[in-house]
Amino acid sequence: MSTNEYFPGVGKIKYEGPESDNPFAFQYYQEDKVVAGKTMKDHFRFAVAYWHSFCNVNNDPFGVGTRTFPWDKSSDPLDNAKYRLEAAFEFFSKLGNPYYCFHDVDLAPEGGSVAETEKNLKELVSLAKQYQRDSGMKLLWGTANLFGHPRYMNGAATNPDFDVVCHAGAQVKNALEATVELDGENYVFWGGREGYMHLFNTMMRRELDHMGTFLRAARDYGRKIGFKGTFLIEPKPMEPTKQQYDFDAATVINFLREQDLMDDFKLNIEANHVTLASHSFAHDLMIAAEAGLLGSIDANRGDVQNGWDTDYFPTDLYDAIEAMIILLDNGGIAPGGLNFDAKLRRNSTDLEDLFHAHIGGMDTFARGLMIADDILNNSNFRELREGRYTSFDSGDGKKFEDGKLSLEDLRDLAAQKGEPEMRSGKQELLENLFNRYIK
Ligand code: XLS
Ligand code: CA
Ligand code: CA
Repeated sequence: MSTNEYFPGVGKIKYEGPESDNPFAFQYYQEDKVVAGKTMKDHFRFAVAYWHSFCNVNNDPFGVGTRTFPWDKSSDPLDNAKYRLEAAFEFFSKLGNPYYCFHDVDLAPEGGSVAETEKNLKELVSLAKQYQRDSGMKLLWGTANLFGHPRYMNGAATNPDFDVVCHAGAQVKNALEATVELDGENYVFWGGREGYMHLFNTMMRRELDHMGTFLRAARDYGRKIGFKGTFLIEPKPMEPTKQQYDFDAATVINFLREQDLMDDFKLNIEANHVTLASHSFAHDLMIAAEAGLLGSIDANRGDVQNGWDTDYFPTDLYDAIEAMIILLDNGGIAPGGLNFDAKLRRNSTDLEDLFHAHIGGMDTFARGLMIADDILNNSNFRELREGRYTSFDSGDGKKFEDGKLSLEDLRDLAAQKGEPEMRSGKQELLENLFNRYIK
């Protein structure tokens, strides 16, 4: 179907192995290589984020964008949306990622009315459907951008003005329909401006309940039109609001429980959002996984020198190894995946930089997977971690775990046992162990 080429000079990215010095080849990601019983393709279910890769010209508060897009060639935004789609599918077919993700307004421009916006989106969705059919590409998740338009300056579902809530409803209805039409496997809610700048002008309880009501309505409509996938909430502590309601995984899980949404919703954990909340990436992955609510991952990273949502491409091998240990223990991430919600640096202005960025992210996770699998199978990592808890495996420790000991029982046992022995946490040993497995 493609008639234009937007990334000339770049062919299909292939696996060439760790010895290769070809910057347009994978050194570690081999889609059909089986690790821990599954192909790499199935482990990661890598997705490209439409917004950062094809819409974001990298403007910042201090200057206009630095990227120029060959697909922005018409004065009509609807035509450009079609060229962008063509460019995106050329990129996907060359990179070899199986999935992509989009916001409604990434795919099609908003019109002057609800009806015109709907018409634009339907037109682009039907084109995307053809591209998907021709290429075998799939949609990991769809979402609605409920933060960019000025009407959302005080939030969307939590806006104090009901008229704005109605517009948010219209957008989510359309984005859900688009997701269903394109067989999207998940649907994401990131609470863009759902939060507040100050409690002086905010009724927090009322706003949170509005968000719950809104999400239940979205869930009901999604199920009514045949959406069988998972609804995901993506925690983020701040930015753009000072205080976002979906602060971190633990906060969101409490909200889901309180709002009776536990059966339909899981979490989309973004690395950079977790570090903004002063946790490690692994922390929120673990919180979500242990609650049975790890739905999907937005793979990127922040910068230790500052506290912004920098959305760098993920190239930190340590983070990837830790994440993959949790994913392996979780039995995988499907029907979620790893979405590169990451952007090129402002001074990465060559079109081909988009390939280097994604190749680097995919290779980092592929390498992280192999190392994680090696550590789990061939080292005494589990023994070191789990061995710390053996005093709960039998006897009184077991009784305590089973809830069979009272505080008086604990007191009597303490008196009888005397001062506990010191037992080392073996932190340095474990750090050395991880380093030894990085080959
Ligand atoms: C922004 C979020 C956003 C969501 C989708 O910080 O990461 O990109 O993933 O709305
Ligand atoms: Ca994200
Ligand atoms: Ca982000």
